[in-house]
Amino acid sequence: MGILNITPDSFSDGGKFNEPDTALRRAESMQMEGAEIIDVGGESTRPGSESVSVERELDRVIPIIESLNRNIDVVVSIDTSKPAVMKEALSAGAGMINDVNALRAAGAIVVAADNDVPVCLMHMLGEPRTMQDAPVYDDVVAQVRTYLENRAAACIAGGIDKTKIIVDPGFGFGKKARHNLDLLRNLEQLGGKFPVMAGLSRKSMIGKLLGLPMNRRVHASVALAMIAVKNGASLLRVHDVGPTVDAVRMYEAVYCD
Ligand code: 8Y4
Repeated sequence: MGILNITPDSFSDGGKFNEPDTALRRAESMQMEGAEIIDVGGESTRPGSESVSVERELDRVIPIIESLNRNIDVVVSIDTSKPAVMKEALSAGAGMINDVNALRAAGAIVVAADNDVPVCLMHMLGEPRTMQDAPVYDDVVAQVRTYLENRAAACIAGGIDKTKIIVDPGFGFGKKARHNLDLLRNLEQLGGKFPVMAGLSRKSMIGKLLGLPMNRRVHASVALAMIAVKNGASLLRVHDVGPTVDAVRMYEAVYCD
């Protein structure tokens, strides 16, 4: 899954992809590099960020989704927590929902169930504005696993097909570097019967551990992605598609061919 941020303050793309043409070119290049899904997000979920109105988010993402749908043959994922945005995005051609809030908003499960699309349910402790203040866990792996199990059960009870559910530990969302490392090391315990997505790309854990700025985190991101694959991840959410795909292909040569 290649990341296409459409926010003015998006943490790695710096708002460079606001125009539909620029976004389309970026998405095309990620597809050429091997991305099978493009994740379109218009609601910043950076630690400390404020929320965005439905109207603003729709203005940002709908023209992009329509353009991607018309021009390239990839699955478009809508990265949002708002049911109204999910609904409009699916009408505009999105084929998947990626929700850092795990469909907890009122009405979100109904939208996903009615449209019968894959959903990624991510764990987050707290909310984006405050989640990095002082996250504390008794047992981070057990707590994240229980949360994901409960959200998956709620989704199935609400009519979402169990084969459409993907789970994600939410690296960096209310987690210190130590929590992220524990989750990555124990990723195999987190999915249960569901495929696991891992989003580690360029995250602050790398800055913290290696002292690198955002634009120099590619190699460390690929290394973390490989560990995630080795520990059972089925989907990777990344900025640097080409380097990640090369690494995954080498992994497959060793373990899968
Ligand atoms: C620290 C630094 C903490 C950056 C968070 C961030 C994920 C995601 C994002 C993820 C899934 C980001 C939308 C970008 N991360 N969706 N979204 N999994 N499923 N934020 O890990 O890297 S937001």
